[in-house]
Amino acid sequence: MLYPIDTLTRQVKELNGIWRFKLGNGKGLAEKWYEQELTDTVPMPVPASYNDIYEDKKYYKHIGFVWYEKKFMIPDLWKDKRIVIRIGSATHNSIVWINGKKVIEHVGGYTPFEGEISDEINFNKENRITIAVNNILDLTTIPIGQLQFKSKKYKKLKYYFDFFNYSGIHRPVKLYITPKQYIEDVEISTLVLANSGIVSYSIKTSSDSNIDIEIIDNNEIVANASGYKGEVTIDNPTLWEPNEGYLYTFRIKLIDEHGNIIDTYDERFGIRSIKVKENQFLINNKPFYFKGFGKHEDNYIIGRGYNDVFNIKDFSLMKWIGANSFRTSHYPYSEEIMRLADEEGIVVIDESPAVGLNLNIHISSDDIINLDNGDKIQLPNTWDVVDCQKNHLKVMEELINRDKNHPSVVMWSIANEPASEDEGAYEYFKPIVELTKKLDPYRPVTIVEYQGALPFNSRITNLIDVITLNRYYGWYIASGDLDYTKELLRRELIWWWDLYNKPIMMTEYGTDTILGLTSTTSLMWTEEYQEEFLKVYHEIFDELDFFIGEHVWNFADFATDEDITRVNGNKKGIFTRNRKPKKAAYLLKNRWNNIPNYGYK
Ligand code: BDP
Repeated sequence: MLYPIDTLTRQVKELNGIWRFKLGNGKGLAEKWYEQELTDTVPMPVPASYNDIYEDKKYYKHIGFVWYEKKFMIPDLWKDKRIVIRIGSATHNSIVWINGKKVIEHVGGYTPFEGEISDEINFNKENRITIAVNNILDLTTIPIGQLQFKSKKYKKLKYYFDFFNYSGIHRPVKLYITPKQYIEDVEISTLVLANSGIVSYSIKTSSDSNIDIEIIDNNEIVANASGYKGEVTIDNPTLWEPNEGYLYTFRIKLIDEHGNIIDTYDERFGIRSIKVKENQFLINNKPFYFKGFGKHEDNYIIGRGYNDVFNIKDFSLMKWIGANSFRTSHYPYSEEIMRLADEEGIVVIDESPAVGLNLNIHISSDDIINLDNGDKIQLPNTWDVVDCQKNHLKVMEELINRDKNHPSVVMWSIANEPASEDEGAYEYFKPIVELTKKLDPYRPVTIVEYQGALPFNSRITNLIDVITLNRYYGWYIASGDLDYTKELLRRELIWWWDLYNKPIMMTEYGTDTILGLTSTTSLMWTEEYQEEFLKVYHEIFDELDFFIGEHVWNFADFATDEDITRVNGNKKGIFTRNRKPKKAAYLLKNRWNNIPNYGYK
């Protein structure tokens, strides 16, 4: 899927800004609210989550549809063009109408969707776009959730993940035009040899014509070719490297029989290679060590809404602290962040929104006790209950389709913390891993393991290339006991290696820490404890040559649902939610600035 950009033949118009907004009452679809202008609306910024914008808890806690509407004009210049509406993401499920006519329906809260609307547009008067977004998750969606009717009046959206279910139009809404005959997609992969880079490409168009391509480096054409598929060699290329995101431009020209350009598109790409070999993760044939974080798209007021200011600030902080990578925990991040990572040379583990496919965690007492008669409810096997494999396959396809050309993406994370020890896990994941490998034979895959999945009981390790673990010894287990933590961690890591002989990295380890809570003896929740905890983990990591990287949980404090284990959100950030460093930030800065990207292990 091509990201919308301006070229000689294309133009983009953003529909961001203030939209008219209204909470649904369960009747909007039946009453066809999209047919007329919405009434009784409030102003709502797009992109942004709607939850924290107004003071009334009914916005914060809303379950179900919300309605957005905006008017726009289209210039005559756009006549005879293919006009497309594109939404970067809306969480979770959306329906889009133009002038009352349905043009798109999309399931999934973190990937873009688009539709051609050339025939619905008025050129001589205003147009109206209506978007209804529903935040209800069920057992078929990714992530899963359940709408529970706890009593006649009280309903609750139960979800199995530890971040607030921010909802709304989270990423830019754009209109763009292409010619009627257009370039649909391009797939670029690269290989690094001793003194050259091989660039393989394959192009899709709406109908056959001639294709010319140019590879441009710093305004100079360094290679060209023609045809829909091919391979081009670049001698002595400047490689895309961690922290040095060197990019080339891949220019595609769709040409008619007279040699005139019908459509043209520029894709930025980097020349680099990736390989997992024995106990190492190789980038450009050199052993790479991951230093960084699991993150969230999360901030005050804007929620999960896309914002350039916050993204560039976060990248600046990552550089300051010496990080070279992050994981898009627990859903695909905006395309704009991925493009920035390409430019800045930040390495990304790209995660799907399959978080919490695990009924064994995020259980509260009212989930396991039947409130009517006090009986304990037996926890079912996750794979007997969920019905989301179809949507999981679909979202992997959408994600790879969207992110396949990003040099920053070095690995796909197919899920976070599934019930991989439950019977059925292997059968559930096998087709998803196979599809991922078929769509992208070049990148390794992983499935991030939770604390309950151990070397002897996980059923999915044979499917993946890198073992990625989230571990909380010293926090949820062996709470406050860092000596015992050391023992448990060392034993477990060695055990994984001995059984599987695959490189291992820590995708989460961390402690909830309140800025300013300090103590001379390092006690849980204090800044000192966060430091001591990290030191213990690092001591073990440094002992093991098969250990290829450390992602602290979390980059910054973030919003979660209200809960007795969360003090106004998850406080495992190394930075606070408004990006102030806790003491441990300096510990990491010191450590990471002394660990090279390559050759540490
Ligand atoms: C892990 C989850 C992550 C949570 C973290 C925690 O992957 O989303 O936020 O634990 O408890 O299980 O802080």
